Amino acid sequence: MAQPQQSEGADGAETGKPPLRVGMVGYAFMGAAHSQGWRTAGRVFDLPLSPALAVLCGRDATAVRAAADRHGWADTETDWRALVERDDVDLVDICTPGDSHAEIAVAALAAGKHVLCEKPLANTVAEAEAMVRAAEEAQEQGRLAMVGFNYRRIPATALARRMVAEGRIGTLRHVRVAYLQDWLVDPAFPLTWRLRREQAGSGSLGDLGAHIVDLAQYLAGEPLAGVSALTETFVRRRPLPTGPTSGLAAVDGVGATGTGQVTVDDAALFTGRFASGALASFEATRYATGRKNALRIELNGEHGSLAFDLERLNELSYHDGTEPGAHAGFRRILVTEPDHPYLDAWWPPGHGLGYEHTFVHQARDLVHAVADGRTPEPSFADGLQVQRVLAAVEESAEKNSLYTSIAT
Ligand code: SOE
Repeated sequence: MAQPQQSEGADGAETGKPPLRVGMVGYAFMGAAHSQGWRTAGRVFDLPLSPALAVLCGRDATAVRAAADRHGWADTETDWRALVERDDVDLVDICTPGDSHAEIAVAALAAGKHVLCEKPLANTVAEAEAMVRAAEEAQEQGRLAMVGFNYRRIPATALARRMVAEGRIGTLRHVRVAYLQDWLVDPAFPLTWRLRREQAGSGSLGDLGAHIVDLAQYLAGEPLAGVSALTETFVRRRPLPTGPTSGLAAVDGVGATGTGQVTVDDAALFTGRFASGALASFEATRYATGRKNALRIELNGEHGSLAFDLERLNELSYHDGTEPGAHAGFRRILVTEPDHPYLDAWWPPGHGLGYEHTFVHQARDLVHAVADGRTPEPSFADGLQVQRVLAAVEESAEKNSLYTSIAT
């Protein structure tokens, strides 16, 4: 697709750079986060292309127009099929529930667009495989596809990856990771789409487990070979919502229309073995009372350890096991220095970042990949591999934790 020579940028200001015109489907929590990413990336980073918030798509014309005005999108559509065919859109960003990822992504790639798809890539391995096939064909035409695992883009996790790759902890022995939320503790929380298998694919597993599987494999620099798992649905029936619902904490839209069946897992616990023989444990739950968005990961290697906590996301803990025992110990690296990943473009040392910046970094990285014509990371193939791990977890849990190999 020919790209215009100049861009007016996300806010209409001329940047003098070729634009990357984004069309986004969905505008709830993730849509708002991605909007922020596209809006900000070109203002903070010196990018080769200028992201433009061209078209926002949602089914309700009034609501999508209001969201477009709020988040800075120029135009709107109410049908994603029309969006993917538009000549003034270069990249389609998919922020819908998982049941529509495959259909939209395959159509967008066939229509000659680059694609960013929120995690998990799809609801099933078969859908993810179809998406990878479409991405491979599109790449021959110069169109690229990325899946949105944003926690790779925290400066501290990116630094942890760099340190593992530099050999600073040596041969990996253990990865210990938990992603804990508590928004389902109240049995009166309504039966929203995230609790329905046909829309969400799975529960905590696909929503939170997908993040920690990706993060663990990214930091380890290698894939999992197999898992043993337990899953549970603690509250099996929930009130049916009477109207639209939103958020993770609010109990809204609940009426007296009865209850419905929860068809996904509430929590997933699994152990895993990496290809190298390193061992991992994973916990994903929406029932960790008091934990709002607590993602913790620790890696233990032959020569050292690294630990990260999303609630302290400007910090990385590092233990250098080669130091003399008398003064060795975990020390806190404040990850705000200009030579830390992503931080040369932000604030002076000590002035930290937050959750939303991960989406800015995601947009930045994708723009560079598109400009360079190289496969973005994580690619759709990476998303498929995570999907295979999730499928192995479900298979293992069905067989009472039987060790289940992950297909390659
Ligand atoms: C809900 O559990 C959720 O919004 C996830 O879907 C996101 O991926 C995560 O970043 C925050 O929690």
